Amino acid sequence: MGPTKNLSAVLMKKGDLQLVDRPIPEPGNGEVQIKIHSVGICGSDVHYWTNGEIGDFVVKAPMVLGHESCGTVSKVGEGVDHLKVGDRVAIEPAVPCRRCKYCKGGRYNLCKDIACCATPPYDGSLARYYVHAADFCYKLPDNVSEEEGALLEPLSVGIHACRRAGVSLGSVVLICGAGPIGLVNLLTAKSMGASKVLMTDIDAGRLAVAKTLGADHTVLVDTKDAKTLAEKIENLLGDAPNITIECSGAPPSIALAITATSSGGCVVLVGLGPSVVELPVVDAAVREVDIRGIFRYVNCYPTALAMVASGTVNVKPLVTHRFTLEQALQAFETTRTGADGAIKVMIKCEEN
Ligand code: NAD
Ligand code: 572
Ligand code: ZN
Repeated sequence: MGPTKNLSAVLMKKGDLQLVDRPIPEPGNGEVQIKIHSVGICGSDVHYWTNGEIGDFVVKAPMVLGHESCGTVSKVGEGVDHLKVGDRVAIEPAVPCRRCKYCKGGRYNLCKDIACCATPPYDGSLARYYVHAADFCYKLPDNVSEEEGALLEPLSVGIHACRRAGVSLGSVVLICGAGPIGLVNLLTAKSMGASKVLMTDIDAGRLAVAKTLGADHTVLVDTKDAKTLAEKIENLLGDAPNITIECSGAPPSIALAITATSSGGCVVLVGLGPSVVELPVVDAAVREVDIRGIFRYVNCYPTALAMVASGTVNVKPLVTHRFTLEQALQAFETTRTGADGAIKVMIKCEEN
């Protein structure tokens, strides 16, 4: 066992998040040890904390949370030649087997043996030190901050969704749900050339944020009647959206996504809610509205980094709150309640 002094935010069991001093992990072959700087809290971290599970993934043993992370390389394992001690890196949290047909075919996010930070049984990176596969760490240029490095993770979700949706010059895009994931989709869709983006939410505060980040229109969802909402959306956009990116997971919103999308268009399901949902599938079929899903992202980190480094996408305004690692519980509570307009809560993991 290595030396301790690795304060870590550990989910002991459902509802029981503790700060625990753990051993500092040593990097193995092809790995780097990272002194963690910033970790963003994701809705899934909060969900594991409050529910102890997401779908088939059940927390059965203590697990470190956190998968939106960035830090500085503090040790380099054998066989690593593209990183050195002192390099600041963003961490792509899900590491696949690299050998299966999905990995070899370039769709490594679909690998069945993928190991993702803070998805049971794998520990996350909300700690002082963390070890990760070096080829899933991306060196940051000097003009990219550690917070931006951590934000490459949700931004990658937006890039993958917009790629799967086929967003391009002149796309008219509807984004359902204005949480952090809806907002990164907004930033990405705009940077990929969407001419108009309309966002929906049930929360007026989140829609106000969407406006400040560049949404052309917003619609407050105050009825379950999809036809009424679809008409409102079409009137505001001047045309029905040819692309809809659903980022709430709420069943009525998924139904609206199909109803509101123009014939021949595409709906991408990002939000994940109940596993079985009643949807207007015949309407989708006869109007040739394609329905696609996404699972995290694949080959998106380099693009996300290039977009941020070049100033094409500004993710900084997403960060609304900052806490120290010692304040992790407060940080999780802030994300859970959305208190004080919280969008992205960052935890600073370096010792003061
Ligand atoms: P979030 O809960 O912060 O945001 C969801 C937003 O949807 C909230 O602002 C909420 O008010 C809004 N909403 C709820 N009901 C609505 C409705 N009927 N119409 C419109 N908006 C509604 O969550 P997030 O962090 O932004 O993540 C969004 C979703 O994306 C989650 O379901 C998450 O699990 C999922 N996700 C999926 C992937 C993937 O790989 N498929 C990756 C990351 C996140
Ligand atoms: O940033 C990655 C990420 N992925 C999320 C949610 C939040 N953040 N997903 C939703 C939950 N699934 S899952 O398949 N699972 C728990 C592995 O239900 C993964 C993608
Ligand atoms: Zn996440």
